[in-house]
Amino acid sequence: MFCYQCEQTAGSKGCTRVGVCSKDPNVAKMQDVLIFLVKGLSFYATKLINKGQEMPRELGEFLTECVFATLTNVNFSPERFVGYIRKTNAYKKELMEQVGPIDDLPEGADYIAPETKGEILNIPHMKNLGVMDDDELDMDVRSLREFLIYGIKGMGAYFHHAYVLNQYDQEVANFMFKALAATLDPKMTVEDYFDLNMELGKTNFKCMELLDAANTGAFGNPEPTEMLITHKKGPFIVVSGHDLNDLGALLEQTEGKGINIYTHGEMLPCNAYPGLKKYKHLIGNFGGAWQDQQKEFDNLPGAILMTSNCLMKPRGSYKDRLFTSSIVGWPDVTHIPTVNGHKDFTPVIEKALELEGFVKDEPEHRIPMGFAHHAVLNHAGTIVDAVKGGQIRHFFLIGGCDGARPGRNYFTEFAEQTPEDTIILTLACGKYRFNKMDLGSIGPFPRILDVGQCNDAYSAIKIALALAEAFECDVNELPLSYIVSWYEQKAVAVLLTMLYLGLKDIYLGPTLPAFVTPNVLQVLVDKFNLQSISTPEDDLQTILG
Ligand code: FS2
Ligand code: SF4
Repeated sequence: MFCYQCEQTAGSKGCTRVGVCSKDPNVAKMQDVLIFLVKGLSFYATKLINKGQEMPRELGEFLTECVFATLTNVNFSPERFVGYIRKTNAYKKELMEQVGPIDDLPEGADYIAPETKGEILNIPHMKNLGVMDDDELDMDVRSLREFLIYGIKGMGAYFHHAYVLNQYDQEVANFMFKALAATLDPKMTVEDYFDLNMELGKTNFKCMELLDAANTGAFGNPEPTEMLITHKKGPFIVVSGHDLNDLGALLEQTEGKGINIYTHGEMLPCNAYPGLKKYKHLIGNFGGAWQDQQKEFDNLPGAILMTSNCLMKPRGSYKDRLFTSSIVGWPDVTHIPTVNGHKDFTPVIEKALELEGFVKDEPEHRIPMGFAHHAVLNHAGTIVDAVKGGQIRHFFLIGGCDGARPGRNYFTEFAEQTPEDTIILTLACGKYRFNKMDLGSIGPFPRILDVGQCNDAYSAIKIALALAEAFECDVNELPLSYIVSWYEQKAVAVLLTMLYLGLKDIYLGPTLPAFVTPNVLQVLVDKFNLQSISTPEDDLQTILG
């Protein structure tokens, strides 16, 4: 196996024997085969799209599921991948028939895979199959090709969360087909890939906007909320991942059953949506970021539902009370299927009722959250006045993924050291590094403003663009700096969006991606002044002068 798509990749080079994330070589092989197949599928789809034929939504959704399933910490189930591979073959045969014979067929585009687990695992190496299977490929071309593929995976995740709430966009789907098809084209140059990566950034911005519309359309605009972070007595379900649709359905199905619902990880921002917090049994957030789950779920006396990444190898002490939904999968963990667009969470509910739950209330502790674009921009005038009056000197967007590797204390220390006349905007699971700190407030605002999930980078960008408009300046002239932590491929998509929007001087850490070659990095430094984090002291000194 070879995989270097995430930040914790072995030795900062690549996982070759088993994934640091626990992905084994069999699942890695199936993911490689699936990505290879969907590239070919996309080649035929693009031929038809170019002739003016629209791809059915069902196919766009299927492609999205396939790429999302290969994102870090999502699906580890070989059986589910066999299912995806079979279905891809079937769709591909259909499209091949519609397109008919063609002369300019890239190598592997018409490949149809065998359909049993044993045969799939025995597929020999061939050009374009795995990341490193083409020895002759230019290193920088490979780097930008993989950059693009990881961006597609990240954007696919956002697209999925949007369309399950009925926000589908043909342009986003068309771009995914086009970009995946391009990765089979041997004539693609560094410049071509660079342009496609920027186009991904643009499309992903649209996709995050779509998801914002999906979430706020279904559940209203997040509102500032004092959220409970301690637990209460009684049976409960912990809901992790990113899927608001699943949480909404579970809240509906558990109403009046005497079960408390806690968000976990990236579900934390759900506590601010009026359409979700109207359920009184959504009582708060449990635990910290994803990498703490094995410790926090150990012998947990409640049920756990994982609606998307980040899933870690479950310990025996909670595997029987863990459930997956949507794209997530782990062998022998009960999966709640979607049947005609509906999920029946009865097994999760029964498990929660069968377990004892927490035996007593913890002393209550709440933290402020729910500062998405609508809530913050309601006070745009106050913010502008505070900046002009000198009460707010600078804004820091400290956001992105959390992770297990050392070096991430940087983000905690950075937040701690920010001066009292500065505001921190935060989003995604990286916020757990400092979101329980009380850093005081400036006027009506706590100094830490939790904007939401990783996809709510859209909210943060919207806030930045609105402030630039209010100050009548370029967004890069605002007193705002970006301190971004990355781990998986959604962060890659968000980074490409930030670069597409022309945001400069982004500090990225804890390490730079293994798939970025020195030449590609140099381009990013020259064009965008992308910087690697150093120490909080030095970076603060550079930023604030
Ligand atoms: Fe965090 Fe994991 Fe949100 Fe990432 S819970 S690192 O996939 O998407 O952020
Ligand atoms: Fe390694 Fe990350 Fe790939 Fe898992 S997803 S195999 S940890 S690079």
